[in-house]
Amino acid sequence: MPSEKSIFLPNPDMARDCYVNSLKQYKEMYKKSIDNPEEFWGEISRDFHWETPIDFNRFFRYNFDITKGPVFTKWLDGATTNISYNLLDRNVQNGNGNKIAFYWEGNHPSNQKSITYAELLGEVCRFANVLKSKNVQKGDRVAVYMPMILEAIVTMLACTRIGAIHSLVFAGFSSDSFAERITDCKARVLVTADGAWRGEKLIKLKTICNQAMDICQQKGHTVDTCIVVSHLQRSVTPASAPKYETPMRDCRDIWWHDIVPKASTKCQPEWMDAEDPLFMLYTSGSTGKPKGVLHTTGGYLLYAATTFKYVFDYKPQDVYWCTADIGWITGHTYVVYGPLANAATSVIYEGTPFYPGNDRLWEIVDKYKVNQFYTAPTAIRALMKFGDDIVKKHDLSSLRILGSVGEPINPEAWLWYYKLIGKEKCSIVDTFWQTETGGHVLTPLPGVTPMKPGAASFPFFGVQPVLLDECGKEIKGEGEGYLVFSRPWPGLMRTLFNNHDRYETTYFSKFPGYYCTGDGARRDSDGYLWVTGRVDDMLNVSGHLMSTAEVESLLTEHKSVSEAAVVSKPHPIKGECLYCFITITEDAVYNDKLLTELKQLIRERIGPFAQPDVIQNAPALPKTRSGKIMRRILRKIAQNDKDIGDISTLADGGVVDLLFKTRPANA
Ligand code: 6R9
Repeated sequence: MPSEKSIFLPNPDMARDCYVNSLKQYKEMYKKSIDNPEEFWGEISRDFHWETPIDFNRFFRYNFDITKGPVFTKWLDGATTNISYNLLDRNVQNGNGNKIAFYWEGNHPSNQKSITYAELLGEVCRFANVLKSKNVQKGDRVAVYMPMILEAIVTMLACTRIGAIHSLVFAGFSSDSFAERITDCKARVLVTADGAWRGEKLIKLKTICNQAMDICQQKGHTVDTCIVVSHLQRSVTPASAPKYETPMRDCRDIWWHDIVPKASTKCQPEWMDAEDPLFMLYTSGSTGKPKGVLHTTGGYLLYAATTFKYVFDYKPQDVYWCTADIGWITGHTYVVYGPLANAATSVIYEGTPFYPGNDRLWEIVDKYKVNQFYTAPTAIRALMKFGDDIVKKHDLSSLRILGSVGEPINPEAWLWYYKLIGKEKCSIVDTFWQTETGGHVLTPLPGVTPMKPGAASFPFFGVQPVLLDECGKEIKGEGEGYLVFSRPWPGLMRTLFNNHDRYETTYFSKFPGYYCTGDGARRDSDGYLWVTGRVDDMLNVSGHLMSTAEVESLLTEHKSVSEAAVVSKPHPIKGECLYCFITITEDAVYNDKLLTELKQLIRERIGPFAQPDVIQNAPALPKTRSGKIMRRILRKIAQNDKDIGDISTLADGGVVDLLFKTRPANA
């Protein structure tokens, strides 16, 4: 297996044609981005349209030091623009009107279509006019719960056209989770589809939305308009398809096809201040309550555009494909905003990697001659197990750059990706970033950075990473510590929706003067950064971030559970999985029925992706004398690792032995 010493040099043929083609050039550009951000980002901003020009006297201001007043970041304050105008009108004016913006590939291989930049502009304007007719105004939130279809992108851009804030929720979240998010942001309008097929499974989106809207109503918040795309009737369905009558309600629910085609394809863009909100997106918080990460207009546009251009080295003839769902930040920045800002042609795919066969992704790469392919380690690990032959059936020679995102990539998966998918000629970009960072912050550059499997390597332009020890002292040179950033780049989130206090405490209070990622990282002797994983109580299951507190509080809602502790355990495909310890009430029995109920509870309340792998009966939990659960020890028990270190602070040492002895058979 490759180690920290293994270095894979970029393919020299490729490097010649890259925008950045030497480490020397990267270093010069990086230095300029740090020493003179006005000049660096100012030059980039000239590619875009600003209705009110940028004022270079107030290009960029910030405070990261909570002890010196409120934390804030502002870029290009006072300049005005519109994102949809820059992504669509500008590209149409530049001669890209007939260029394909998206190839859409449906769940079934015979479902496909494409849309040009000019067509997309028309559709976006149409839907923007519909939203206006429903009284959606600048600053209003629009909730979106959609499958991977073109209308999802049209909805996002239509919101930006009129200055509304879209709030997408991944359509794998349960109705409870969705309702919590709708109520938090007080969205009055919801956009969804009747349903969607994922492989041979029907996802009844509208039914879930109805349940969510009912829950909102009970909490005192009303969604008054729900616009529904009729997607199932145009989808090729499996022979065994069950019948599904879309539950629609008079007055509130409207079919997309009943209103959108009638609307005008012209809509004046709303000119937005660079610091006006663009969108919000919820991410898990370590207390269990999701955080509404808010991004603004000008800085996000520049950052999405620039990271996309350089990290994927996107050239005008390329076909790019990011497999992320639009319900996650990767789907926002690298399915929608970054590619469109560069007039790119992208593939979007509705289905799963396993339908109709386990080679579907490779079939799509071959079909569209994809040049840049961007996916998650969990998908790579899941596909590795089907062997090499099914990959070799397809011509993957169009590939030039392979991206990875969502969690650390293990060397086995990296090598498989590099050798079998990339044929040892592609650059792998292991991009580290977060919902909060808006775009890539640590990443190799293709053709340039010598690659180390598993290392996110070096900072992107404008980003200044620092490693701190527990006391907040900077670790210079080799070492491991908290990964923080000492200054903002244009794409950093500005606040948490309606909760600036939580923004300051979550990200800026532990180390005043720094944005704290919540991840740990190590710097090796060559200066490469390796992200080692979360240092807070968060888990990353198949790239889905969730908090242990969230799952624990659900488990204890069950009448038979008196106490619960959840830790992560390494998993060969998911990266991490949930390992739960439960203490049951005196009259309860620990049996299969209870386990099924608990798993079902979590699936229903959070989503299927959160289902625990192991639930262990724990008559007691290891606690400190002050009563704090010692998760460090529980993690060791989950991994059956007897090397538990110092347990002198433990109130009762006996429980540890007991828990080791009673690990369930499936653990
Ligand atoms: C983009 C995205 C963010 C968390 C982040 C970290 C983990 C993401 C990674 C990575 C190691 C990478 N993470 N990319 N860890 N190497 N290349 O995934 O956003 O859903 O907010 O998750 O994911 O732990 O803090 P988000």
